[in-house]
Amino acid sequence: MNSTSENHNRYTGLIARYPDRLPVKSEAQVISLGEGATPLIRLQNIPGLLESEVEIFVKYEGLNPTGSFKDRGMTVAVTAAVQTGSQSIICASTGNTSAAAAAYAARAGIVSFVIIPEGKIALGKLAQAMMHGAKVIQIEGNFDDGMRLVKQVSQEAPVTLVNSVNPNRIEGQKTAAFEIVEDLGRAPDFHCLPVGNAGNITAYWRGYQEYFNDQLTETRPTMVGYQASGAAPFVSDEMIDRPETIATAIRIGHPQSWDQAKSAKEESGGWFAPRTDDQILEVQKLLAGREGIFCEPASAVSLAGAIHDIKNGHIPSGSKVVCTLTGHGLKDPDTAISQCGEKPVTVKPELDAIKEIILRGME
Ligand code: AN7
Repeated sequence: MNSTSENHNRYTGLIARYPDRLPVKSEAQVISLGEGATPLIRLQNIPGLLESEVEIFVKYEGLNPTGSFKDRGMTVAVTAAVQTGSQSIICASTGNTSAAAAAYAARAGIVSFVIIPEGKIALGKLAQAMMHGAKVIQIEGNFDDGMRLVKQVSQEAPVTLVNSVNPNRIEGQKTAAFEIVEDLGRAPDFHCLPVGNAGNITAYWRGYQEYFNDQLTETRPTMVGYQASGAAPFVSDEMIDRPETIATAIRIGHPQSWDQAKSAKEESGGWFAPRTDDQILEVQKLLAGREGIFCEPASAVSLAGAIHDIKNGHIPSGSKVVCTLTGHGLKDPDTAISQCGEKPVTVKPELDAIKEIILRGME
């Protein structure tokens, strides 16, 4: 091989790690930011609160290069776009897809267009899309309106659609399931995750199926999808027109991977269930405060749901449970700060003032 830096670029990231399992050429130009290989962290403090002998692991996807799981699908989708000569990509997004699309397009030197619902995406995600040089188009509508538009425009204009209706996205995202099996040495008993457009639950189920086709004696997990109660079409089993939730990432009423997600649920013996915004925020804070792990509100719905289903016995004692934390907490600083009752104190820059606070704080 040639120079060290070339090797480094070529052999980092998902496409380098799983060349035989992904539909792009790993020996041609690969657009990667070193995504994947995120930690699977065993919770140490929360399980003790649940009166159940469960083991809970979180797959911390917030540690991907742009801070969400979307990077897994985007490395494959953008690599495929570039390898087939595309000069631009487009997506509709509740925020994370736009951040990932913008970053990978910047890396590839192509143009990205992102359509977002005005006023309804978290601050960090908007900052990312803007910094990476995406053409940001806000619409006076929601994600589902944006999705309808990008599907139409990509038929008529020379842009590659990189939402999860692009099969390369699902292919990239399935690698998270491979990593979990490699880390645990087996599949978990239950895999819990947030469901919006339902691309990710589709991708994980495919990943587990593919992995175990090679090793038929192993079992696959039960797939459990949680939604915010104001945006829960899978729970009501019908699409909804006005989804609402503080977890803006999953403020989606017309999921694109409807049939695939329902198959994942049925084939694995799983279920869909809702959690309210208050319950989501409470668990986001519990995870940050008790385990030192900061995820965004949409991600916390997976653990909020799992905790509920552990307490009510749907997830039995003795189970190994994995919850995917899809995005980093820093994506949405506004929601985080607004739910912290105790604001920082301000004092004079004097020793006594600090000492007094420390002594009070130890009581
Ligand atoms: C943090 O960015 O749909 O069920 O446009 O950002 O695969 O849609 C984001 C979705 C969960 C839901 N958690 O995943 C977008 C977008 C976070 C997310 C989901 C999203 P899917």
